Amino acid sequence: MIIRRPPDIAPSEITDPGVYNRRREFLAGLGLGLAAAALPGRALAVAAPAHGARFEGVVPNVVTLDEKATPFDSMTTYGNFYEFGPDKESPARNAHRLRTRPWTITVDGAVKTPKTFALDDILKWAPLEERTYRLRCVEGWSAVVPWVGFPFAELAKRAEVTGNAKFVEFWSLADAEQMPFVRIPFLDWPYVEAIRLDEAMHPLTILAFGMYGEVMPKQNGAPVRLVVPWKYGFKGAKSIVRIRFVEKQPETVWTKTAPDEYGFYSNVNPDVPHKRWSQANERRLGEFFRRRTLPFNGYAEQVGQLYTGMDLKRYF
Ligand SMILES: Nc1nc2c(c(=O)[nH]1)N[C@H]1C(S)=C(S)[C@@H](COP(=O)(O)O)O[C@H]1N2
Ligand SMILES: [Mo]
Repeated sequence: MIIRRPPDIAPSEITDPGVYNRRREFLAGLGLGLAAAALPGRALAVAAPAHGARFEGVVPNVVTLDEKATPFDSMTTYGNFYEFGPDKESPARNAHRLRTRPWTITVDGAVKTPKTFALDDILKWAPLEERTYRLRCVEGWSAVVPWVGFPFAELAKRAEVTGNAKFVEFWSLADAEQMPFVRIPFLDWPYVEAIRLDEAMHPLTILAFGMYGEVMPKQNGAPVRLVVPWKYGFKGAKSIVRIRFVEKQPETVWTKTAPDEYGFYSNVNPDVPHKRWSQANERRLGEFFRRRTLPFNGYAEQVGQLYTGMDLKRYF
C-alpha cells in the first residue's frame, strides 16, 4: 500500500507541486516490495506494549464470532498507521508520542449545529460492548479482534444530522509534532476516510475505544477509531478528531492517492482483485496457511442488502 520509503523523500518535496504525480509513480513501484513486507508472522522486531487500563462493565460478545482472537502481541506490533511511519512495526515503535487526552471530536457538515464533544463524555453515551470482528487488510493479511465500542449510530443520534446528509467523513489527527511522518507528503494528510450514511448507521459499524477489554493501544488508533468489519481495514480511520456529514460522495485519502486501486466502497470481495494482486485469500496474523477470503469478509448476510442492484465490480 505504501509508496516509497519516506526517508528517501527530501524535505524540499514537501511543497513541490509535482508531489501528486510522483505519488502515483511511487504506487506503481510498490507491488513486489509489498508482498514481502506484508508477510505476517515473522519474528517480532518491536516489543508489544504493556497492557493498558481495562474498561469496566463491558457487555460481553454482542456479535459472536466463533473464531480464535488474534494474539494481542500480534495485533499491537504489526499494522498500518502511516502517520507514524511506513513499516508494519513503525506504529508500535513511534505511537507512544501520541497524546490521547485531552481529546475531542468535532461533528460538523450537514448537521443542525456543529458540535465538539469531549471523548470522556462520548464514552458515557452507551454501554461499551465487546465486538469480536474479522479485520481484513487490502494487502492480504487478516485478524480477529475483540474490539470494545458501541454503534456509530449513537453518535449520529446526538449530531442532529440534516436530511441532506448522504455520506460521513472520518478525519484522523494530523499533528506533525506527535506524528512524525505527517511532515512527509506520501499521503495527502490528514487521513480522511468516508462511507455512505446508511453504511455508517448499520448496527455492525462501531466506534471502537479499545480492544481485548483494554483502552485502545496507541498504535491501533487510540483513543477512538472506526471499525466497519465488512470493508478493507483502510476504511477504519484511527485517532479520529472530526466527523463530517456531507451530501455528496467525497474524495478520501485513498481515492485521492490511487482511485483505480482503492475504490470508495472497498467492500471485502474475493472476486474483485486489486489491480496488482488477487484478493481471493488471506493470511491470518500468526498463522501459516492462507484461508479463503469471504464476500463482505463473512458479513454478507447482514450487509448484502445495502448493495442490492449495484455492480460490485464497478463500485469496488
Ligand atoms: N489514520 C490512519 N488510520 C488508518 C491507517 C493509517 O495509516 N492511518 N491504516 C489503515 C489500515 S491500511 C489498516 S489495515 C488498519 C490497521 O489497523 P490495526 O493496526 O489496528 O490492525 O488501520 C487503518 N486506519
Ligand atoms: Mo490495510
